[in-house]
Order: sequence, then C-alpha cells, then structure tokens
Amino acid sequence: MSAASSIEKQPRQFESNLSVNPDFTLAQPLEAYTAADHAVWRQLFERQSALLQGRACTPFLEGLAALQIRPDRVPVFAELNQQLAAASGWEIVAVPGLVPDQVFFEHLAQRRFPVTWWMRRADQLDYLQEPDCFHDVFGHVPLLINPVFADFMQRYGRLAAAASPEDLTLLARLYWYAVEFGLIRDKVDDSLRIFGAGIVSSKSESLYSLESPAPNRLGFDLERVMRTNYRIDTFQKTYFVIDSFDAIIQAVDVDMPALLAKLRELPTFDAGHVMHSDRLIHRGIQRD
Ligand code: HBI
Ligand code: FE
Repeated sequence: MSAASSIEKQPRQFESNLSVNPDFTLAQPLEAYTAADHAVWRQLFERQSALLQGRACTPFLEGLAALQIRPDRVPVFAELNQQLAAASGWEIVAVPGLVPDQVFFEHLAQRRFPVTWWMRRADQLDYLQEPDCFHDVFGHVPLLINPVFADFMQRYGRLAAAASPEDLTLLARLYWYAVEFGLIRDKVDDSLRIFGAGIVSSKSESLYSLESPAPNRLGFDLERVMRTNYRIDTFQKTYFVIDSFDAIIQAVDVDMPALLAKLRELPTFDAGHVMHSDRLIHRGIQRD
C-alpha cells in the first residue's frame, strides 16, 4: 500500500499530533480538516437537511436552524457553543472518538456533549460503525437547543454516571431506543416524526424508520425499552414512539436504583419481539 493510501486508511482519531486531556477532550483541530472533509460535510448536510423536512420533528428542525450551521464547511465547535450556551447552557467538547462510558456520562451530567472531531471518508458516506463529527453535530446537537430535551440528556447522564457497570447495559438501551433511534408524535398532526440522532444522520434509516412496513413501532415504555435488546449492525427491528419530550423526562423521574434492581433480575426481549401489553402502533412484517 503506498504511503498516501496508508495515511488515508489510518483512522483519523489516532493522528499523533493531537494532545488529549484526561477527560478525553481536545482542542478542535481546525487545521486538520481537508477539502475532502468539508466536501463530505457539505454533501451530508445538504442531503439530510432536505430529506428531513416533513420527517424530523419540529424541535429538531428548529434547533438545526437556530445553530446557523454553514452547509459548506465542518462547523467550528466554538461557534456552535455560542448558540448552544445561550439556548440551554449546553456546550459541545471535541473528543478523539468513542470515550469510556463513565467519561461520556460524566460529560453529559455536566451539560457537555462529547463530539468526535473527525469526518468520515467519502467511501463511508452512507454508513460507518463509529460516530463521526457529522453524526454527533448534525444528529445530536440540534435537540440540545430544546430546553426540555437538554434537561433530559443531563438527567440521563446523571443517572448513568451513578449506575453500576452491570446496570449500564439497561441504561444504554434507553439511550439507544430514545436518543439514537427514537420516534415522536407530531404535536400538530399526530404523525410519526424522527428525533433519534442515529436516524436523522442516516439517509436510508430516515426513510426506513417512518415508511418501511418491516419494523415494529411501539409506544415508548421505560421498563419495556430497558429490557429490549438491540442490534448495532442493521436497521432497527423495533422503533419506540414517545408522545413528547415532557413525557420522556417524566418517565425517568423514578426511583432508578430500585427500578434497575428489579429489571436486572428479569429476562430481556429480542429486538423484534412484540408483547400483548405493548402499545402497538405498527406490527412489523419483518422476518427475524
Ligand atoms: N463516546 N464519543 C462518544 N460518543 C458516544 O455516543 C458514546 C461514547 N461513549 C459511550 C457511549 N456513547 C455509550 O455509553 C452510550 O451510547 C450509552
Ligand atoms: Fe450518537
């Protein structure tokens, strides 16, 4: 492999000249972005911004507009933080990539959202396993403008930071099925809309989550979600639908240690499972 292609293939997060702090934050290396990075940002930003009209929930679209993100360049985190701090007191911090659970939750508990600094390559446009800058900024940051969702994210961080490692599996399901892949009822016409970051940052899943007959769509229930396994390598087998951000922040206003103690003794459900007690919105036609 030639030197150039080996550099191109090297994962960006290990670029050696970046000094990372003990809390895994680093100064956003603005000089490290290439023309290719800005081109990939522009392509993803313009494609998703158009696709999400009528599909993403209104608070997401309002947050995206409030951030005044330039379409043609990777955003400067310090500029986003001016809008974010004024709206909800949150700030984003640059990180090299996935950070340890405990570190991640402690940032959330302090109203700091860790954002991967590097951009995916053009050949990873439609899918990459690990969150990159586009997934984190475009997927997660707009809803942090919304005060109720911003409070939910901090409360989630506090609950997870206080939980034992064995209970993080239960709490990670809540994050997965709500923060990453959640759907929500539109306040005006009661239609299903997207709020999960993993969906809004994916062209194909933005369509699949709302339109495909394959997956189940069930009313959100905290205990049900915390007992439901998920797949990280396919589209979701089940999407959970919340009625509002107020509803989800009330849902976690429980005696969480007692709930975790109860749930850790109970069996889990497969990702595609449907139960009699589920609030069935759509039973998927999927073949497991
Ligand atoms: N680190 N940078 C980063 N981004 C994440 O989304 C993230 C993480 N570490 C752990 C983690 N997420 C999970 O624990 C949560 O998704 C539950
Ligand atoms: Fe994410």
